[in-house]
Amino acid sequence: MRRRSRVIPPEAKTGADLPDDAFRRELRRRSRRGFAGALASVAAGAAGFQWFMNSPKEGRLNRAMRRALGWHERVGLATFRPDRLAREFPASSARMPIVNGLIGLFGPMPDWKLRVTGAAGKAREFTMAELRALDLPRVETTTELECVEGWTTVVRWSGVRLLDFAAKTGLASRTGRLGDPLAQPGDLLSYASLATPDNAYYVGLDMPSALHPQTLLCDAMNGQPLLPDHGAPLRLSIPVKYGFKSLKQLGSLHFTDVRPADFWAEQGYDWFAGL
Ligand SMILES: Nc1nc2c(c(=O)[nH]1)N[C@H]1C(S)=C(S)[C@@H](COP(=O)(O)O)O[C@H]1N2
Ligand SMILES: [Mo]
Repeated sequence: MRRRSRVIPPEAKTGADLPDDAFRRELRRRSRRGFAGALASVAAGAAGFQWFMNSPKEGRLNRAMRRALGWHERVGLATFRPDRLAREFPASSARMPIVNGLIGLFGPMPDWKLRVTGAAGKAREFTMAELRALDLPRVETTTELECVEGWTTVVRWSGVRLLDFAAKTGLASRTGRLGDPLAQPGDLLSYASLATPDNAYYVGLDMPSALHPQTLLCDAMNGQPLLPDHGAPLRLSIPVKYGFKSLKQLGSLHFTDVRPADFWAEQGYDWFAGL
């Protein structure tokens, strides 16, 4: 008599209907197939990863990685809306962030000045008193400072909008026109380049992000004047970007059509660094 267990009707391949030994065999067959499938996908993934890592170098990154970042930046720029705000938090939830990154910081600088250049070789210098004399509206934001290293702190920032500074000085427009620089997009330079007084730390920004309403030149944090390690006397807060773009101890600001260098982008991080 044929053992019933040898007969496995193809339509009944659910373990419940199978006699014990046939069930075990079927199970082994399936797990072998599953293992082979898993191996194949790991191999394909590894091959893809090899291809990705072996593509030719461009700067410190390879071409495939650069293209991925370039794509990310184009999507970021195309979907960027100046009226889309970074999340605001209650002022009471603000905390002091750790001091992170001291590159280009001098400590207290009694003779500090902000050097600014714009289109057509326009150049100006501002002491803190001269900046205050511009009488720009003071703005407060309570937003997240998000470091790529994996921590986030809610900070209460106070200062003036870079947008209002640009409107008042005309330095971000090609013709030097005063007033809202966003009203005439064709007259707007493409980038802002920021650096510490010694140029040791520098940040490049696309103009839409630089002129975002929450992008501030700050002289205070959490209700206290900026401390030297947090960038006194003036720093940037740009909550639409990762924290490394929030340059401390700002010494110079250049509005330009040349895509600016960026300290961490040169180390391989995303230049756009949008959140
Ligand atoms: N001049 C300067 N600005 C800088 C840095 C730096 O090293 N030097 N580090 C950046 C990084 S990586 C972060 S996350 C924030 C941290 O700001 P905090 O020290 O006030 O917390 O500052 C940014 N601005
Ligand atoms: Mo950071």
